[in-house]
Amino acid sequence: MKISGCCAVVLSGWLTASVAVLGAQEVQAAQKPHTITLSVRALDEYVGQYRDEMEPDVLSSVYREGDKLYVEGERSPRYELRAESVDHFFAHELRVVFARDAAGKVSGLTSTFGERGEPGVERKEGRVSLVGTRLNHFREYTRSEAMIPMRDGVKLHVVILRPAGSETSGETLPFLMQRTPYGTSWVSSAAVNGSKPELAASGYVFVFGDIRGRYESEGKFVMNRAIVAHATKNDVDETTDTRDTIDWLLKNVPKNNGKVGVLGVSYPGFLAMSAGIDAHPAVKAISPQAPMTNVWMGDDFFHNGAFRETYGFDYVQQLEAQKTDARVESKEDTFDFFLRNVNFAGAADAAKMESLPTAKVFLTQPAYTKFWQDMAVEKHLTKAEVPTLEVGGWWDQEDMWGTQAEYAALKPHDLQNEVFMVLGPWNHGGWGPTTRHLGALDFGAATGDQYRKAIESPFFEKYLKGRAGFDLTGVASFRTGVNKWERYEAWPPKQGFKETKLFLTTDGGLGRTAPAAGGKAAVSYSADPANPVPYRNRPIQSTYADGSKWRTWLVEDQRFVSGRKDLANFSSPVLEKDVTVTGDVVADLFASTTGTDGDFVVKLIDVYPDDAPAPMAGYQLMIVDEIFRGRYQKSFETPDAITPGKVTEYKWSLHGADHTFLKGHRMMVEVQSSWFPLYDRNPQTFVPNIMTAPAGAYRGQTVTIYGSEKYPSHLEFSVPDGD
Ligand code: PG9
Repeated sequence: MKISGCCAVVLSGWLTASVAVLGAQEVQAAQKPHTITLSVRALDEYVGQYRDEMEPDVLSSVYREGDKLYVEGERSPRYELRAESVDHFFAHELRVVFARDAAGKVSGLTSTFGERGEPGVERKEGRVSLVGTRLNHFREYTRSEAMIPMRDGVKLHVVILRPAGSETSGETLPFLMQRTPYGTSWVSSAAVNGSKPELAASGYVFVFGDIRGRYESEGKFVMNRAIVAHATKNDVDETTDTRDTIDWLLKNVPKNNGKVGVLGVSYPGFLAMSAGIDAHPAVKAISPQAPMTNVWMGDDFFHNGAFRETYGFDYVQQLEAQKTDARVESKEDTFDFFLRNVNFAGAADAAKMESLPTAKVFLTQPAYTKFWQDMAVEKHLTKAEVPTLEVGGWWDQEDMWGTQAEYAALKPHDLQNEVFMVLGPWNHGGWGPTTRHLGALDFGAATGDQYRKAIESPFFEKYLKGRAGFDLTGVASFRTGVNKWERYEAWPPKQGFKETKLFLTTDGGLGRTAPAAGGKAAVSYSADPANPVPYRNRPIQSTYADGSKWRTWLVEDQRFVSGRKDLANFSSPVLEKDVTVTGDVVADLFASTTGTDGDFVVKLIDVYPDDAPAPMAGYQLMIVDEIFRGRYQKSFETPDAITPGKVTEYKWSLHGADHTFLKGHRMMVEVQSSWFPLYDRNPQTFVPNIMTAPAGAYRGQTVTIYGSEKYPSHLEFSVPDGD
């Protein structure tokens, strides 16, 4: 399903992009260029099946019906191609120029999106070659809307799509629902056919609902509304709104089969999980995908206490400034903006956003207070109530925590063996597009399509329609580096793996054996908050601004910072054989600082050889990474000053990985003390509240990382037995 707002993605493939970026109104508004009429014989010259060179697993067809030429993709509805001149066509925002070989035969095409530069339309070019004949999967859906009363009288808005003609046919259909804070105006036949072609072709009643207080729904919006005890009629939360919606749908939508599936990515992923908590008996399957689960520990707003300043700043304005999404776009490099405003209080003041509810909490409750604890979803996962498919990406820039945390919470209660997880080579929601590529990486196949066809569609087909074909019994994981799917009994896998440690040695090396007695014991660097380490290449645009590299920053080549003097890096020799790291990677760091507070960022990096084919020659690819805010070393609830000069152990998860460092590559661990401006700067002197830290509190300090027998800094992870 199309994800809009914060996490809008443009589907890969030359044709699918038009489905993803255009809402129905925009399509109608587009000006119609001048057209010419070509003869049927002339049109037939273009007929054939086309393959996108960038996404070779994705096919599209051009075919003729009567005197009309159509284009139709594996993930898109058909569009009429209208001729502007010989070989030059358009369909919505898509412009197509056919190419001919020396003999004059059509041999391929070049497509361009957004040539007229309408807002929100991404310009995209693709060269496509002619390979075969026509595809046809498209199923027409009819659209209706309803306002559904909740138990407290508030009415919530839904859009319902059902296969055309299904009201009168003998078929009864299950519901597939997505609830969202990002609006539903884009919902159409084209959108469901483009994003979920197999499910759309099979036939579902798709339901898209605006949550309380957003877009066309009534009531008050509460960001990540905490799940409450349901003591009185008016105790509402997302679980009760989901139940009330389902009750109404079952009674009011004809020809339903009484079964409901719920899915969604990110905020809608949180809402999908909510459907599985105290679930309505009709809920037969849920798929929380990159679900927001604990926004303080590791999802959107904080990671281990470090505040995600740019994200919090942008997202809270987007959702809380008005009922519909508000776009945040800074003209200035956000690195300069946040540095100039010193702390979050300064930035919030500059944006006049202090009174927005979540901004207020950022400013006054930066620690893990009851407010954040109540919002966390894990503690509600004390039963595996319905078959659950968790989905997440290795390079999720937003909700890296939720997928694995929900799986870990549910799995011990999984008596029927119906809690599944898929982890793939994706950014936030990256399994929605075809995704053969992410940034500079090429996974060798359309991994998003593989997931959708082999796992997601069969999952819903099994639990909502009783069909065969779903064969996942535990976890599917895409092993990067070697680019192949693996299946495990559970996550992290135990059978066939053993735990190991990778020690940081103080000659800047890495080794599997613990440091021996004696030897040099420490590496130091000075970290200056006046010159913080950028988290991605500058200029750093607002999160979802045009041209923002936010969606791929986790796979950016780290050479842009690795040479800096204000960090420490540790590197293995060139590997003589492959090293596979599978499961949770934990950093166990022994460090001291001359300050009374400080941040620690640890990144595990795959260093490609200099002779790797472009663009990967010498590339430094982060495999896992995470930040820890030093003041929370003893307690997340009550921060405490660090004792200057005292060697302290900091231990935190860098998240899961399934990656093979190939022979000829090197492993590198990088430690740094800022990741700005995604994370606010730590002043490095203890203040009660970093959100309002005075400029004078920000001081340069010397940070020392130890690698001795007594203080053996290391990473912990699992490798296959025998490695
Ligand atoms: N990452 C977004 C979000 C979810 C929940 C809370 C805050 C932000 C999202 O993509 O929906």
